[in-house]
Amino acid sequence: MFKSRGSTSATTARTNHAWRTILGGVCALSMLVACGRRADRWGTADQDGAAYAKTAAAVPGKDDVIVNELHVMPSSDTDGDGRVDPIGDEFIELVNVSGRTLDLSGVVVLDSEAPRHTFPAGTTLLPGGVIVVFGSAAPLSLNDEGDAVRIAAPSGDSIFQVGYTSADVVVGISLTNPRDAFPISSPATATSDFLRHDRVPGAHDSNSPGTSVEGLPLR
Ligand SMILES: [Ca+2]
Ligand SMILES: [Ca+2]
Ligand SMILES: [Ca+2]
Repeated sequence: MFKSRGSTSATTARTNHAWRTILGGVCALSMLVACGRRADRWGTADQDGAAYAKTAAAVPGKDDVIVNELHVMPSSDTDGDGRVDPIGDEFIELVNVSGRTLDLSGVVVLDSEAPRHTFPAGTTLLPGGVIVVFGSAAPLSLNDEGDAVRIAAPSGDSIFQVGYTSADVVVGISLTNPRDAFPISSPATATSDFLRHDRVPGAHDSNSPGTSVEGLPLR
């Protein structure tokens, strides 16, 4: 399922490019420094930007984009801005499992209370591409006592949703799809569909924004 971080395949390069591009857009709201660090950390040279630009993007349907990892109660500097922030270091990791390039323009990330982030026009995600929304760039405010995260199309139709309870939440440890980037049918629950990050075989850390649990590219 996983390729090495050093892979130079066009697919990987395009995936990383998409992730960097989109994360940059998200982070431009409030955390440019962290974005730069992330780009350096995961960056792979964009070897086929022209092909990327020409790729047609589809409106995502149900379960085309999944929440692959959810960090509700962070205790470390997950966004790389040099500060540990219980709100800013929350994150939601999304993966395109559809096999198509998707247009995320106007796609909304919501919790049970309110919309938390809307992807700007022109945001696309390549097949297998990953995007991480950090709390420092978008006020996720994931409730430690339980909440529901929903990804919705501009029409309001649900793309993906996952709920969790206080029993699922452990300080400093994210909840993750134990089969990284493997499709999940929603509505999902953390209890049934996710696992504590540190309990997934091969996990290298307590969370892994933008990578597999092993810290490798997600395809
Ligand atoms: Ca931080
Ligand atoms: Ca929280
Ligand atoms: Ca991850």
